[in-house]
Amino acid sequence: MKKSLLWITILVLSISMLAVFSLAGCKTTTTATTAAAETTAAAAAKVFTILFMPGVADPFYFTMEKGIQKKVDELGGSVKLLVAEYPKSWGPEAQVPILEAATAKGGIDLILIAPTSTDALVAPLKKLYDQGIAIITVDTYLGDGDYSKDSDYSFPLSYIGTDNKLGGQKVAENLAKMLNSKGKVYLMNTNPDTSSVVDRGKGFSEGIAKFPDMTLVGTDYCMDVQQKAQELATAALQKNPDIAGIFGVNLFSSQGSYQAVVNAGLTGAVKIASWDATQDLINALKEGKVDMILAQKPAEIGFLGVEWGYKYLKDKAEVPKKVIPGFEFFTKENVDDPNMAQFIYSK
Ligand code: T6T
Repeated sequence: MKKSLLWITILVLSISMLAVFSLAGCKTTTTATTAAAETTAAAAAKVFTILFMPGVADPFYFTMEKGIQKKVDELGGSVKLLVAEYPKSWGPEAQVPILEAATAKGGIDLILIAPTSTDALVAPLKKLYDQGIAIITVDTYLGDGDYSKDSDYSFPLSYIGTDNKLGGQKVAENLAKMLNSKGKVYLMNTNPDTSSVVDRGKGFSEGIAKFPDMTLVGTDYCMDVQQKAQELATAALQKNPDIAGIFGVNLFSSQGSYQAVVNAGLTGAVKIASWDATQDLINALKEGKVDMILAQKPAEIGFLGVEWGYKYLKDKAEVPKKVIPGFEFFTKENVDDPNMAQFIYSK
């Protein structure tokens, strides 16, 4: 009797211990499941902060901001967008203090920036990168733009922008066609340490060099100031009165160049190849003061910047080191085509 009582006691104890262990196991599992669910929910609910740091106040970057905003809206609350003050002039002296002020408070996950110098922006951006901020350069790049090889400037996730060298080559080909492959041409550049315009200039001079009867008679740098471009182009036309074509590498250099030609009474006699589809340049094309315009796709560049940046922040997606949207040419033949209107920059 005593023995059977002992067995019953052992059995009861075993059952209760089993129940305790399985409950405990359940609880652990429940805690783990809850934690995982909470982490997933937190990741899903995390709002990433992206800062847009434009190069300068101009219609190209205003249009890029629209593309950025479009993708941010599509992401419906998953991204908070901060837009830094637009620098009033081109260059690191104007851009770096704004970048520093915009990042001082912290809380930024990713920066979309058009570095205004291949060298001078490396250190300020590296400092931010070392604080854990991801960087994508849009429109312009650091160093030689090859972020796939190890270097002191290869820390950005990607360069998203136009193939400027290719664009410069195409401008040269189109200008050569207009000039029957002969004559003197002149290049109005902005400055020698910005990747976008340097590549346009390189592409153009290489393109012109393919035509034995064409000569590039000079290159000037207007520092992205329209008035300066106008003065320099005026002086170049006085020095070389037989210049047959001018390439302005961006909107201020093109706008200044065509004004110089208009003021010299040479409209139509000197062909103007321009870059950047501002409303001013489109109007000038319609009036015969400009002969072609290469339109970049700033809205698409901005849109892709947010798209890739978000994929990286959310899923650690591998971002291509270069993302290159195309470009379009406006000429007097297609300038009124309604399908082309989408490529005109916003104010
Ligand atoms: O041409 C654009 C841009 O691509 C370049 O890097 C700087 O100039 C513009 O913003 C036009 O003013």
